[in-house]
Amino acid sequence: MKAITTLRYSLLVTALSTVIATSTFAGDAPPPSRGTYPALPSETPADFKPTYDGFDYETRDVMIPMRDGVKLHTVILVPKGAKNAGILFTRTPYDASEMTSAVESGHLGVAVSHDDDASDVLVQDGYIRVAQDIRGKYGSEGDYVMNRPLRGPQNPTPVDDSTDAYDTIDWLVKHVPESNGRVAILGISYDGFEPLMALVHPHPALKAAVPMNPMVDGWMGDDWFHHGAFRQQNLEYIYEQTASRKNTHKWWNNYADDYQFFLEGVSAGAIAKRYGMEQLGFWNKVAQHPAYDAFWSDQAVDKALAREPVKVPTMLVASLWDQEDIYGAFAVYKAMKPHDDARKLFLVAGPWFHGQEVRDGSSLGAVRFGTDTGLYFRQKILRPFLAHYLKDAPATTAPVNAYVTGENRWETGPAWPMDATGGARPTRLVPGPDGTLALGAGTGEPSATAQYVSDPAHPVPYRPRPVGPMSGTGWQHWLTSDQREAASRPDVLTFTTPVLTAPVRISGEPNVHLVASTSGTDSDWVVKLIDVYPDQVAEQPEMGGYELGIAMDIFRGRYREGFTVGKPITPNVPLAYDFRLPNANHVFEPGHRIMIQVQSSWFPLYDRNPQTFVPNILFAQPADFQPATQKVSLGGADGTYIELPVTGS
Ligand code: PG9
Repeated sequence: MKAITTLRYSLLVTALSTVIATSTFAGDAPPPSRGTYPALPSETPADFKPTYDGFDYETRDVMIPMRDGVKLHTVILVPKGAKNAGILFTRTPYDASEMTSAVESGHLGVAVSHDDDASDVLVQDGYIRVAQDIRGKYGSEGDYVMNRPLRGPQNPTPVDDSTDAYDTIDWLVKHVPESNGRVAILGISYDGFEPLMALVHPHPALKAAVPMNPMVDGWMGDDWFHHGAFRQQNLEYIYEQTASRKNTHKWWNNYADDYQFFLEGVSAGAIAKRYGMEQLGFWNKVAQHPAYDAFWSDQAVDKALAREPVKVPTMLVASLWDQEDIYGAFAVYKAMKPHDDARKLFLVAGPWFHGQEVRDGSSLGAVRFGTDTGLYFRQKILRPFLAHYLKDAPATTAPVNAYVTGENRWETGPAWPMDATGGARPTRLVPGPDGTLALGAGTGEPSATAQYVSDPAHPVPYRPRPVGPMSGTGWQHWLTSDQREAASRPDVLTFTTPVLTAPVRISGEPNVHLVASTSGTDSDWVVKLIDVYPDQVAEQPEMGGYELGIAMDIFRGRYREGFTVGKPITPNVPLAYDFRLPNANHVFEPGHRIMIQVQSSWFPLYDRNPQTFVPNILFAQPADFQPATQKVSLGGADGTYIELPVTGS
């Protein structure tokens, strides 16, 4: 049966192939030579010239030569009829063309991408708007280096973002006849790093700088690490930002939940290898410098600016719930303030996520502020600040504008931290047995411990699962997510005060003094300062019992003795870990409670600590990851406490 079938099959195939070979399809005839048939001309002209009729601005697209001959792509938007106009200048690694034509509009204030810019308000003042691709990105020539270090030990070349800003400003004031010779540089995040670079040996035409949510120290508390714990979800950013000049290579992921993706990926280094990231220079530098060595400390912008007098009026803008660069603006303020003899340093601290100051600031996650705090900033703080320096408008900007979260009001003052009534008095929060938390002197309890098992196979999610990527929804407001999720886990310690009968006002950085032992030889410690809402909130029922993070951060235990070298932890010995939590400006209202949570993972944003000491956690192997018993020392003379920057209201 089988043999006959095979014969028939081969005969059929032979017959079919003969038919195909001999038949002629219309498609086989040779094409007629051109000119022997009627034309059907292209409907697209060889070089279309837009009219821009009705536009209220003119776009000039230029390549500006730097001192080393590299040309930087620069888009200049000049309002029609502009005379003696100030220049608003932004340098970006994220595509100047896209930024200045986010919406095809004849109105300048609409055309400039509102998500990166305050043009919705600033356009009223007739400024010339300039956006430039930084060296090595998009339309600019040259070599790209992530947050290019200033000339010096980490950059032996004669150029950096400071010289590129200087050379560009020099060109602008000489080649844009409509300008009044005054330039302000502003931007958010990486675009906020650029104004700080421009402050180093600034051009004389630079009259104001507005670094918003600037990246300042990538290892200490901004994008790449926090106190040594690696922010591994940034692999996506490093991949897309450094694999090509125009970010054409896009990150891919076969998981809907980054928690599962990074858990199965084992370590950041293993995942990077799977994505071919060893081809990327910046990733290799990160992987080679897991500790705070000279590679990182030489690049710390606050350290660089601490050496500079404040020559250019500078308004630092910070977000109190900045999920990306919560450290930078306050660190630069602290570094520059001692040199601000000319009173040119300003600070704004708003109740925002990263960059929310140029968006709707009416709420953040579940937290409502009652008014649009972003619009208030743009209209009442930023606009007058720039007008004073670019247009000689009256000076109206207070040295510090800070939003008081919890009370939902703005306040002004002479310096940060705020201390309106001069009542600053650091006050200890002292955790005790049975989850108690005492405000003020310790409860005098005898020494005790609270313990949990930290298992790297079941790390604590930093936000509810499924955890999206940094580029996804939920990323912007995770710092305000409800911490009850974590509190219900056996590997999260929770300590809570009784219900407050009077407001507790803090302004500045809480200091953690954690005394704890681990059965492992390495460990991460996450400490969270939390505002616990009353069990019922009449005006907003969904806030009943809400546990709102006010200041939260992670510390990689191997750096207990110093950040430059990671050292093994002696197991089962109570040791002190001292580190700062991010700045806050908050009132814990009567009826609320203050809470402290302690845990040993914050995943998958931060890579897991294997809890056994290895040379480089980025390349920890599966067998390195071991559960550990964590014991937090309570009470007594050498117990744990958090020092709160309590101040007058
Ligand atoms: N936070 C982002 C970033 C800044 C600097 C370096 C790398 C990333 C940003 O929003 O630009």
